[in-house]
Amino acid sequence: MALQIGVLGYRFMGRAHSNAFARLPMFFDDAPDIERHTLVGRDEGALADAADRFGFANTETDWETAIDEVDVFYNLGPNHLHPEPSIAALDADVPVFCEKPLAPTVEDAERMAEAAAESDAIAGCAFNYRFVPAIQYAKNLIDAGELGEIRHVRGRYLQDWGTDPEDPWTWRMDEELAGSGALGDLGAHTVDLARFLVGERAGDIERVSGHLETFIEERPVDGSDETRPVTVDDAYSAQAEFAGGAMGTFEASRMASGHKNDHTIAVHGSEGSLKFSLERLNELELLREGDRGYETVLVTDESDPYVEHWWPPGHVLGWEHTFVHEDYEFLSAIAAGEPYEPSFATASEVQRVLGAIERSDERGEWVDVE
Ligand code: SOE
Repeated sequence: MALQIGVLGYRFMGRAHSNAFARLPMFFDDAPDIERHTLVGRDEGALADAADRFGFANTETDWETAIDEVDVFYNLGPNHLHPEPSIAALDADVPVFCEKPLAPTVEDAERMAEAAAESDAIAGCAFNYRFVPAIQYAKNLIDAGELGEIRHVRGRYLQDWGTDPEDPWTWRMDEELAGSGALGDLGAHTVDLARFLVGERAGDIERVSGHLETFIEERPVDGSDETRPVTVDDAYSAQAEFAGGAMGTFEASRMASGHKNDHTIAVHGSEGSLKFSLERLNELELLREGDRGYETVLVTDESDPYVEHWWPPGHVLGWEHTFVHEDYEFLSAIAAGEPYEPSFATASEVQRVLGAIERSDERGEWVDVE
């Protein structure tokens, strides 16, 4: 029997995952059979149009009804809609895949992780950048000890869509709806990637020092003369200390003119270094002991993670493939009755780091990640 998929949300992430669902049977022979069963949203007209384009058989405006009718629930709505529908699905033992950040607050994230721990169903969080082949290649090198003892992890996620003060207010600028700004939206990715890449060798992030800034404090409301306050950060930076002594430096901004979706992460160890940039996602820059400079490794060989499912070596992949890979892993875990990473427990640990960065900014001092 095909897994019947229900999806809440039909905008950016709804489109990214629907594309992945369509690609899975074409490229991943061993993926479980799925049916795009129900698309959930509020605006019936827009919903019907999206269902048609994304290949969903049904639409539903009430998420509780949808959860009753599906085998898997994808929660791709705005951040404030992550907790209640996800918890309801888990209470009904329906597996949940939820977009990042897991929740607007640490408390909500912990409620979600508790619901997952008590459920018979698995729950995954959508940190899609783990599923870039070059990132998995890098993790394998680090886990195998090729970089030696980890000393530095440096992650930056720069965007510039917030630079024009005349651009309208969105839910991403509201604390109630989003939780935080660049910190939760972009920093969540960086903190998850850093923990994923070096966690095995450097341990967890134990202490942080954070700085948050809001540069534009008010925005026009689209289609009216009103303005609304921006109640989240436009940018953050943080220093972090890992249990094994490694130093983390993290940064994200919506105000970094000239950078559209520039996510980079670098790791330096006692025996080598590596650098990754999302803008060159088929490559990894690698330096090992004795090398005079970085070597650029193309991660497009059949033997590289996920690549055998796609094209011959050298035929590069893109951003959308990360969603295919993560959906493949999540749906395969459901079919096999196995756990999935990143789980809600892992995502709530990321949220604790983000919460600590905010706390540190408020207090003006280093704080422990509780
Ligand atoms: C917007 O800042 C956004 O779409 C994030 O929400 C995503 O997580 C990131 O992948 C791209 O940028």
